[in-house]
Formats: sequence, C-alpha cells, structure tokens
Amino acid sequence: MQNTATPTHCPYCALQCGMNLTPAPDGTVEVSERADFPVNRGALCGKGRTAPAVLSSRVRLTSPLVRSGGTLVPAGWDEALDRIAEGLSRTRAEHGPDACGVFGGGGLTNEKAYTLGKFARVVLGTSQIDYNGRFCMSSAAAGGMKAFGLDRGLPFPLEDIPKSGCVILVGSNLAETMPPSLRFFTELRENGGTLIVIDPRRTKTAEQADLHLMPRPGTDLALALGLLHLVVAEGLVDEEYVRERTAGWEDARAAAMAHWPEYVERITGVPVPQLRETVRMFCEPETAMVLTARGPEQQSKGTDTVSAWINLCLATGRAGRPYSGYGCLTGQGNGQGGREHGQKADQLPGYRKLDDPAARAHVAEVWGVDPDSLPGPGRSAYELLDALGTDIKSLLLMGSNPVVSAPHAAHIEERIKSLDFLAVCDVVLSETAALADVVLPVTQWAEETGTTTNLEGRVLLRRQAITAPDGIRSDLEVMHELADRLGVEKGFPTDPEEVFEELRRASAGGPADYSGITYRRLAEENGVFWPCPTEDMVVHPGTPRLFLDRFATPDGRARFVPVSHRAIAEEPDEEYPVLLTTGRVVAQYQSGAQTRRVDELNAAAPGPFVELHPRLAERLGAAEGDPVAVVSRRGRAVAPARITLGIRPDTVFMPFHWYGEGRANTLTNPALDPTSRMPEFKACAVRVEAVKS
Ligand SMILES: Nc1nc2c(c(=O)[nH]1)N[C@H]1C(S)=C(S)[C@@H](COP(=O)(O)OP(=O)(O)OC[C@H]3O[C@@H](n4cnc5c(=O)[nH]c(N)nc54)[C@H](O)[C@@H]3O)O[C@H]1N2
Ligand SMILES: Nc1nc2c(c(=O)[nH]1)N[C@H]1C(S)=C(S)[C@@H](COP(=O)(O)OP(=O)(O)OC[C@H]3O[C@@H](n4cnc5c(=O)[nH]c(N)nc54)[C@H](O)[C@@H]3O)O[C@H]1N2
Ligand code: SF4
Ligand SMILES: [Mo]
Repeated sequence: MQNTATPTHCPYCALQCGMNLTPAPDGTVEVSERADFPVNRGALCGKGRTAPAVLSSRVRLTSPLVRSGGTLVPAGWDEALDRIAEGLSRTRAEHGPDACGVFGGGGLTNEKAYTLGKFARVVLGTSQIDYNGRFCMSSAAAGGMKAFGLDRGLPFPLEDIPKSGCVILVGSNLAETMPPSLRFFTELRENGGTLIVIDPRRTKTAEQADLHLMPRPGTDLALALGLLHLVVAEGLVDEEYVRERTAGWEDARAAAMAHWPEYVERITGVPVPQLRETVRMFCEPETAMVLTARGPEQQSKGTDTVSAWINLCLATGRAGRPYSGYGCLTGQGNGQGGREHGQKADQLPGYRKLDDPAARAHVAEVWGVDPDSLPGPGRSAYELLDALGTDIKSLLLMGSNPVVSAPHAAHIEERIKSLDFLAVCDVVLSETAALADVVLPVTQWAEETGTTTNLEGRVLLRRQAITAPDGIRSDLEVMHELADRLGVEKGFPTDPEEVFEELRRASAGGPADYSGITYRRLAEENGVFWPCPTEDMVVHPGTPRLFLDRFATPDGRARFVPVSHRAIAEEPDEEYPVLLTTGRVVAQYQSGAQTRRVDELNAAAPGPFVELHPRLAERLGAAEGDPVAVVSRRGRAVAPARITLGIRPDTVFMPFHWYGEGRANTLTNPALDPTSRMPEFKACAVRVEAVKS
C-alpha cells in the first residue's frame, strides 16, 4: 500500500461518513478529514475518529480458534475451515439442510451480504437465514413497502432536510446516534423551519427541538392517529393530492376518526394542546417531513405505527413532493444494502421476493442453478435464534453479537449453547464468538474493499487503505473456502469487484436495481443512489429522489393502510409497574464488541446505567450512582442509577451496549410484530428495586 491518503468511509453507522486514511510508518493508520463527502463534510463522531484502534492486533483476533477440551485454542486455517465444513455437513446429513442456520449482519458490505445469502441457498440449501437488520428497520421497511411499493430508508438526500418547512423526528436521538447529521436540522431551523421531536426522554436531540412531545413508550401509533384525527377535524386534508396520488383514504380516515384527541391524550400522556400545536406546525408550511427511527419502530406494532405516520403524510400531501415526505433513519453501516441482497429470510438480491417465481427464475439463472433447488422463505431473526438447539443444530454467524443484542438474551444465550456446532467469523472475540466451536478472524473495513449503501440509498465505495496482519482472511475468502469444501467449486469469488459485477446482474430489473453502478463510477462520483438501471447508450444518473412522479405501486398511487391503536405486548401491572425502554449512547456502538475495545470510548461511556426520574429514585431511596435492580418477567439486571428530570416518571431507560449484570436485553420482551417480526425492544414492564450494599 502507498503512503498516501485513501478516501473511504467509517465502519460504523448508516451515515457512512467520509474519511481519509493514511498508513503511518508504525503500522497504524491515521484518520483525517474528507471534506468532499456531502453527508458529513469532514465531521466525524468519536467512534469514527477512533475506529482505527480496532485494527490493532492488541484487541483483535489474529488466528483462527478451535474448541479443544472445552477451551478455544489457536489453530491453522485449514484445520478451522475443515472443522466448519464437517460440522455443517454432519448436521445436513443427519437432520437435513434446514437444520443448518445462517445469521448475518447489516454491517456487512453488499458483497458479503449477497454472498452469504447465496451461500445459504446454494451451498447449504437451507431456508434458515436471517440477520440482525430484523431487529433494526424491518418495521419501517414493511410500512414503506405497503404504502409506497418500495423500501428505501430516505426517499431523498439528507441535504433536502434544511429546505423543508417542518420535520417531525419520531424516536430518533440522532444527536447521539448520528452526530454529524445534526447539522441538517440546525440548518433547517436557521432557514426558518421547525423541528418537532417525539421521545419519552429529553435527549440531546430533543433539546434542539422547537417542540418536544414526551409520550409514554409504545404509544406512537395512537399519537399519529390522534394527529390525523385533528388534521381531518380542522379541514387540513389535501383533498386534491389524496384524490390524484393515493388509494384507500376512506378506510384510513374512518380508523383515525375513532382516535379522539382526549382519548389519545389518555393513552400517550401528551396534552391535547401539544397535539394541536404539532398539527399546526406540520400543516402550515408548504413542505414537511416525518422521519422515524427505532423509538416507534422497535415495537410489536412497529409496522402499523409506521403506517400511521405515513398516513399522516399522505393525508396532508407530504410524500413524493420536493422537500416533503416520510423517511426512516436506517441504523447500521450497510443497514440499507444489507436488506436488499438476500441475507433476509424471505428475499433474493435486488430486493426481490423469494416466493416470486419470476424472481427465483432470474436469480437462479445468474447463479447457474435450477430455480426449484432454491429453498423457500425461512424464519425471522428472533425465531431463528429461538429454534437453535431444537430445529436448527448448526449455525454460521457473521456480523452480529446476539448474546448481547437479541431480546430475552439469557434465553438466546442458552439456545446458542445448546447447538451441536457454532462457527463465528468476527474481528474480535465477541461474547457470542466466545461460545463458538470455531472462530475465524476476518479483515475489517480499512483492510478490504467493498460497497455499502447508506441511509439515503447512496451506494458507496469503501476502499482498502492498509494490508491486514498475517493470519487474517476476508469473509469472502472464508465463504469461498467453505463452498469449495462443501462441494461447490465455482460461484464464490474472493475479489469484491467480481462479486459486485454478479450482484449487478442479479439485481437488474429488481426494485433495488444496481445494474448501472460500477466500482469505477463509485470511485469517481460521491456515491450513486439506487435504483440505477442499465440503459442503452446512456449512463443512468441514479435516483436521489424517489416518487416525485409516481409511487412504486402497480398503479403509481400510494396506499393508505387503515390502522388502530393497540396496547404494547406487556403493559405494566402491580407487580411490574414501570416501563423499560432501551437505546444507545454516543460513545458505544451496538453490542459494544468493537467500541468497548477502544480506551477513549470506554472512558466516555464506561458501563451500563439506569436512567430514572427523581420521583422514582426517591421512592426507592436511591441516590445518583447507587446500584439499582431492574426486574422483568425474563430476568434481572443491575446498574448504577442516573437520575434526571429528562425522563417520564413512569419510565426507565437503559442502553444495551454491555454484557454481564447490566445487560439490558436480559429484560427485554421478544414479542414480535406480526408483519415485520420486529421484537419489542422499546417497551416492557419492569419493577425497579434498590440494591442493598
Ligand atoms: N452511538 C451510537 N450510534 C449508533 C448506534 C449505536 O449503537 N451507538 N447504532 C446505529 C444503529 S444500528 C441504529 S438502528 C441507530 C438507532 O438510532 P436511534 O433510533 O436514534 O437510537 P435509539 O437510542 O435506539 O432510539 C432513539 C430514541 O428512541 C426513544 N424511545 C424509546 N422508546 C420510545 C417510544 O416508545 N417512542 C418514541 N417515539 N421514542 C422512544 C429513546 O428514548 C431514544 O432516545 O443508531 C445508529 N448509530
Ligand atoms: N435492547 C435493545 N437491543 C437492541 C437494540 C435496541 O435498541 N435495544 N437495537 C437493535 C439493533 S437496531 C441492532 S442493529 C442490533 C445490533 O446488534 P448486533 O447485531 O450485535 O450488532 P454489532 O454489535 O454491530 O455486531 C456486529 C458484530 O460483527 C463484528 N463485525 C464487524 N464487522 C464485521 C465484518 O465485516 N465481518 C464479520 N464477520 N464481522 C464483523 C463485530 O465485531 C461484532 O461482533 O441490536 C439490536 N438490539
Ligand atoms: S456518525 Fe456514524 S458514520 Fe459518522 S463517524 Fe460516527 S459512527 Fe461513523
Ligand atoms: Mo440498528
């Protein structure tokens, strides 16, 4: 590698901030500002700035590990790969292909996600593949598909936000989860637009808002319905737009009208005057947006909740028009692309459906297999993890740490331990990798090339900047070697560009069409927005803005979906009187597998905590920093109290980045949304107890 700066992108969240990497003589790599990338214009959060720390061999895996006499010991690559091939073959021979499971991640590049889906279906012949994106944005994806016929997180670039008249941010704490994006909202307000934040906590994001609504966790559906009721009652429906560009209004209107403002106030705790003020601020300007994130989506009614917010946008003519629309703030580095190319249980590349005969025929042809050989849709992420040790006997895991991040995590940990065989590819020895029979050390962002698709639907090229230490191989090499050992010698290239060329063909003509995108274009342009089909003689410019002429439904109209309020799966009662909600802090990422290995980040966010209101703290007799126990029907977690007026008195909050006694997911409820199969991370019933020391 040369000693010059390589322009590339951050390994972590869905902003995919641009950065330059320069190798230093001591083998480390330096991050510097890359001002030409419009999403972050050089700005980085602490995680992005310190990401090179995880490249250091001090914290990472540098050799394959195999279990021997109960402990993991270093081994050679051939032995480790042979063990995995044997483990998977034995399961397949004894219990059939569906007894082999595969679990992926939204942090994997498009090339890896594509290859993992192909590996499951072509090499293992299993239907049992899903990934952690199911825990992330599956409700927004389902809601977007129903209404617009297409799921792309944001239908417009972030740079459109400052040009809008009003933005409602529902359950996003982007000041902590995507800090450089805060700039767009600051500019919005400087331009005279308004920001409304809906969050049960007064977060750093809420502090920026013109209006902050603090609903009870799990009541966003009722809130959106109440707002739509007021829109109708106050004569603010855009009748012409509804007539010209939508279908299904009457049923959605009737459902919303049952949600009187006073009734909604009782459910949500948001006073009627605030509901009226929200409607006024949203409807007065020419243009307005609603953006949702995990707050309203990670609920057992997340899909209906997203539908309710979309209905509000449609009734007011705020979708498919410039500087207006509904969007979801996708989370993981490749949260968007990771859900498009086939690691999801029901899906084939290009966002095609696995149960669509034409889609099967197209992809089977690209893969050179018989369409009938492709398995059908499999289980969703939580259901797959819950079936480990019973129906699923062996698991190949790449890009997730479910022992920390899955709901009802103690149960999932037991399920994982009961497997006949577990193989994990990771860059560090995560808590889940520590349970494996074989662990393979793989290359990371700065050591490999690949594409990701950011929250705007912008496909980006992450470039290799340094060479990986000896003894480490890429995920693509691992899949190539395993395919070979399992009798499939062709079709699993190790060169990412070769994989991308195949992905282009597999996605051609599908909803997420990448066929007009090449590595060369990505290197020259600052990303290309899909859909980008191949066209004769002309270069397709990509599609930064969707739906301006028509929605992606057969008749071009958006669909209203009639929805009604329903309770969370586990309402508080006498025994468990408090609501627990969970989320993130700025200095840690996800299960913490990577960021807990960075000193600077650990100093900023050393461990879990329980955020609670002074009134609740007083009832417990707990002072700031005292350990408190949070107990749900699934388990007990203990962490220091963090007392703040910035949370509802009926709610406690825990970040989920840690393992051990403070693991938030010991408590969470795996109740699933019926459509998206998203677990209810954002609301469950608990009691809080003082811990005597
Ligand atoms: N620092 C950091 N940044 C990250 C990540 C990380 O782990 N750490 N992860 C990335 C990923 S994968 C994702 S998905 C995104 C997530 O990004 P966000 O969605 O912004 O993150 P969360 O903290 O999970 O949830 C956002 C807010 O929802 C609120 N909330 C809780 N319950 C409810 C509710 O019932 N209704 C409403 N309206 N709000 C509620 C919480 O108080 C919280 O402030 O962040 C990405 N960026
Ligand atoms: N209570 C609660 N739980 C939650 C959430 C919540 O809000 N509350 N949010 C949920 C959400 S939105 C998400 S996205 C999930 C995320 O939770 P996880 O799925 O656990 O995500 P990560 O911690 O990012 O795990 C990624 C793992 O893959 C490794 N890795 C990174 N890059 C690569 C690579 O290129 N190849 C391979 N093989 N490995 C790699 C990392 O080291 C790490 O061990 O958590 C969910 N869990
Ligand atoms: S905001 Fe996200 S993409 Fe940007 S530097 Fe931070 S973690 Fe990386
Ligand atoms: Mo996520």
